[in-house]
Amino acid sequence: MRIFHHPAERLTEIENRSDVLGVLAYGVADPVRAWCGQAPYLGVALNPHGPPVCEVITGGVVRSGARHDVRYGHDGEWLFAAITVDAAGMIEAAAVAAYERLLRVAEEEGYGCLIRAWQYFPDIHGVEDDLERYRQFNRGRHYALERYLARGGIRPAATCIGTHTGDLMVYLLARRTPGMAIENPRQVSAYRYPQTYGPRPPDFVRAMKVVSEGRHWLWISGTAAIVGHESRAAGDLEAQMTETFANLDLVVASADLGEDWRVAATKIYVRGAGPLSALPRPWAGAPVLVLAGDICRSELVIEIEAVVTAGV
Ligand code: 3EB
Repeated sequence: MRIFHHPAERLTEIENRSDVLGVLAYGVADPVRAWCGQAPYLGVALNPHGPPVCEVITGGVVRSGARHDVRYGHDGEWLFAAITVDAAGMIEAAAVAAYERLLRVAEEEGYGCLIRAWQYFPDIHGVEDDLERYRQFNRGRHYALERYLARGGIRPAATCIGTHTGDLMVYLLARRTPGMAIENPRQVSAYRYPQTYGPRPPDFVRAMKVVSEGRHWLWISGTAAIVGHESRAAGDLEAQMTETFANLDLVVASADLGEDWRVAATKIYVRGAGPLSALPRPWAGAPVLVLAGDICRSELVIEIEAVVTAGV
């Protein structure tokens, strides 16, 4: 598997490839497009700092298809699947529909182990039926994952970010065999957050570790300035970056990757367009995508996700 960033205006260069599992486009004003050649394509309603860009995930020889509103591609090891669901009202129902269909297709194709999920939807702090839409979303996701968890499925690593337009978009990576869940000793596991953050917790783990192509791969969830279960340094970008990198370092340390690990890719979500200070090492240097979006708690202004690899 490889993840790389490609200028959106040169998308035709990858249309003829047979190894593309999925394409995510940022800052592109064509929300209707669904395919890039044979690969599932998703236009995400988040603007990059810089020109429109695509994130391309490649694997081996990919077979793709569409069913139950889900577009997917798989290569024998990884499944990429994506869905968009209208999210104008009732985000809880949209979350249920998205996750149930994604799980159904993943299982039907033989990739029943969720590894990594991303979810984006508009008006994340809006209120529906007296409950914040992010909390509504968590309730729907929880309901849809209940049976998966009951039969021993492991929660995926995840990112959840608010947009200002468009549908609920969920895309994920799944495998035929389970990954290993990694938590952060400095943070309460999200699925054990107290009910002050909503009637049902956000169902994700801090990171998922798998072995692929003879290497360890650590898929780290969107990570923010949260210690225990509480946000730190409300609204302070610099201070939240420091806390966030402390959390990222701890997640990597908890994954037992040895000393010789490197960052394969990062995505940084920032509320507003504020300029970012330089990333600390070893996080600097890897391909990075900076996206403007709403972090799921209103006091949080930055969230960072990453993929880290290491020799076995
Ligand atoms: C947090 O740690 C910050 O709801 O899927 C980060 C990553 C966050 C994923 C999700 C939420 C999610 O609670 C927010």
